[in-house]
Amino acid sequence: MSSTNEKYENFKSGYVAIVGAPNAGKSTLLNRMLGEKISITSKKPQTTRNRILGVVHRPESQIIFIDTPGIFKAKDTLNMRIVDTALSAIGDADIILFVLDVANPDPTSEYFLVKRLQSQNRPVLLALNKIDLIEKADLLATIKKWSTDFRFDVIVPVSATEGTQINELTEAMENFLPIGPPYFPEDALTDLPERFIAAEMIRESIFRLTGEEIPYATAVMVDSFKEEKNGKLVKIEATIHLERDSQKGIIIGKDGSKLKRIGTESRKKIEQMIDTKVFLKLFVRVQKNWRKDTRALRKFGY
Ligand SMILES: Nc1nc2c(ncn2[C@@H]2O[C@H](COP(=O)(O)OP(=O)(O)OP(=O)(O)O)[C@@H](O)[C@H]2O)c(=O)[nH]1
Ligand SMILES: [Mg+2]
Repeated sequence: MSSTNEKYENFKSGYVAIVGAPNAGKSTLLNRMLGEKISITSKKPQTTRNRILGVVHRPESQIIFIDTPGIFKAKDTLNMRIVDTALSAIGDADIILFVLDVANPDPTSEYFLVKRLQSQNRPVLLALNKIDLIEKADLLATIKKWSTDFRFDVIVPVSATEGTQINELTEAMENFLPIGPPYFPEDALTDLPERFIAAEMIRESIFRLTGEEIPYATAVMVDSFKEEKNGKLVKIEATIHLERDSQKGIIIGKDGSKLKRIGTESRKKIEQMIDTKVFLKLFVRVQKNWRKDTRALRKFGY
């Protein structure tokens, strides 16, 4: 007789917290390991604000990744909360994956994080990311430096954008996973609701299409998410919340051109994610100084 327990006798499963300085490429790496885009990315730091869970299914294991916001010395209320989110993910994980940008080191944030990791007795793996941007000799020097600076269990040089050494990294993590049955069903990619990811896709378009303080002053809420025509169409209404009236004009643009572009790009990304035609309607609203307002922060999910 074969029982579920027998089926998973040697199976491994566990949680991996992906941590690092802002802009190290954590979310890009998560998407690459998943083979799907669930976590938003941009060339600006502090893109990720929440924990983003992604499940990698392998024949002998299930690896549950928690992508986290970049860790740095935060000063305002929003950022302090965001950094706390990342730090708390460390405490809940079986393995910690520290992602480092080898091309643009951020020593202040990196050592702030290393200090936090020093007291951990769980496996800590180091992914040296963006190796496509540096020379081999510099990479060797970086490996040498980090092997003396901290007791990493494994160091794997990778490129998240090029897909270099991703399998090696995944296998290294699999080695450190505890024995146990899967936590998620076979087809699960994430535990995040589609409407949350839709709001994130809109935020990503704003991060990519606007400059200065605008992305940082933005929160996006999906107000309604409705299936129509027997599931052939999804109608989404979302509001872009800004901090000041002056930011409203920037995001709307001349004759509404900027908002239109944000809408089109976001719609395409959401369509790809849910594999359904999407009708997206965007609204813009000012919620004065929401980043300092604890009630507003809670409402926006921070
Ligand atoms: N050249 C190169 N660029 C990369 C690589 N990995 C990520 N990037 C770029 O680095 C930038 C930041 O990537 P993200 O994945 O958003 O970084 P993050 O660590 O999640 O950033 P936060 O969420 O802000 O903490 C993006 O422009 C990525 O395309 C890589 O291996 N090589
Ligand atoms: Mg990120």
